Amino acid sequence: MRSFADSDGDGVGDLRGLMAHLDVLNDGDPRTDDDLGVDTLWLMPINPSPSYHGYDVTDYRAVAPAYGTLADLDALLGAAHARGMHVVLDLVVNHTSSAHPWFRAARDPTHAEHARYRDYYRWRAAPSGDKRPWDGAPLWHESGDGRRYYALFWSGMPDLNLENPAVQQEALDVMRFWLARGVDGFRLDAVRHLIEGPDGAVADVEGSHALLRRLRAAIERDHPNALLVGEAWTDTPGIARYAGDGDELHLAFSFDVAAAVLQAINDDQRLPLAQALARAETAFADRAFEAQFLTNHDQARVMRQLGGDVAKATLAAATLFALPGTPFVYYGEEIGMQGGASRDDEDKRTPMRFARAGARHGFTSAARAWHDAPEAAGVDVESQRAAGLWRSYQRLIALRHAERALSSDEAVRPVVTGGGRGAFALLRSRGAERVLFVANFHREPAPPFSVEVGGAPRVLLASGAPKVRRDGDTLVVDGLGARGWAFVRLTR
Ligand SMILES: [Ca+2]
Ligand SMILES: [Ca+2]
Ligand SMILES: [Ca+2]
Repeated sequence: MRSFADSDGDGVGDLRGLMAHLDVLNDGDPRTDDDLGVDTLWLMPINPSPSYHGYDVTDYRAVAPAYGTLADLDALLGAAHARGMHVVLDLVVNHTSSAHPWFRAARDPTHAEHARYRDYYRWRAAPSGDKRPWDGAPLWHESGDGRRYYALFWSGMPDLNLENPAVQQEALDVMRFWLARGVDGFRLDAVRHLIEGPDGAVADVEGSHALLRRLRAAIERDHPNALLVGEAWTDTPGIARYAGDGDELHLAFSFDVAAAVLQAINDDQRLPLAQALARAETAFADRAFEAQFLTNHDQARVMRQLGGDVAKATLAAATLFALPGTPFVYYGEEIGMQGGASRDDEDKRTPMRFARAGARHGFTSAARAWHDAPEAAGVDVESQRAAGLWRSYQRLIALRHAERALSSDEAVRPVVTGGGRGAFALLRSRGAERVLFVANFHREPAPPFSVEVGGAPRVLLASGAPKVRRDGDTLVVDGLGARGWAFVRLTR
């Protein structure tokens, strides 16, 4: 939201700016192809917050003034829905800002509403030596009157006491508030940490799973199509538990698979990806529960991790759209933005670039954006719409829409013989419809290889001009270049 498009010249992205640029995401006309074909927008937090990133909310039922008003959101929802797009909001209910009125009341024993809000948070009288497992930071923070409160991420983000039924009800009411306005679902932040264990466990406590089941069931009664996608940043078996048997999150971000795609490309071999997919095959009850992505707002951008190599980035994108589950694209990835070079989060979240010309490339009319970093020439939508990475993303999304096999939950890895260590194959199917994805993760062209799958092949989309022919019960793939890939439709 902050970095997509600025409508009023203050250097900060906003809802009106996003609305003015919907055409480049999805123009609502399936006959045109100068739009990306995006189905759903995930907006990072739009609630009022003292921070630029918004993950510390002070009012769950309002829009941050810098981003606009509730009326602007209503207008965006109307415009998105008119194009057949959905809108998902970031929902941060593990914690609030320490400036949230609930916490102000809970913290101050003289506050008129202290008794009502005290148990919205977690308090203790005695000091605690409990430390955050991954870096040893303190978990309990001085409130100023001898009491301590629990805050996992930092003292400015006190955790809500989600074991308190009143707080659970607040979370549900907030979700219903936005769903009633027409929002289509939520990206739930930090789901591993919602509820803490009696033994001091800070993550993956059974109570968090129970809460997700309760929220899902309550939401589905009135909004059966609402989406819950969640961030559980851990290993694949741990992630998969948050989708459960289809009764917790609809989609869980598949962090391990995302990292494996990039590692396979950077290591010139399929092995890391094959291993990550094997783990996902075992862990997920249904592959449809996976939310696939390459990198997100907390990670160095995919193009930075791939060293600015467009062939690598195109292979990463092709692999993303070959995977089962639902693919997510982080804005700017489709034009090869690298973001800034530092490890600061702001450098992962620099402004979108639409136009070839202008100091701020169409993001804002202001001389300065809220934050920015240099990019290579041609890293903008205008430059890449004809033949660049943006065009590859557009074609891959169109293919994903056209081939029903690619949006099924079926994905098997047929045996590959020859082709070197970079040769890879993934078969997607829906009933009799089958699409084979083949790729070469190596920096050198792949020697010819065979894939143990039958059928008459037709190449739908590829880099270069590989030849795929039938040889009895196998397919022979010839001419797959360095970082080459192809989607092949198979018929009996
Ligand atoms: Ca603005
Ligand atoms: Ca279109
Ligand atoms: Ca928590």
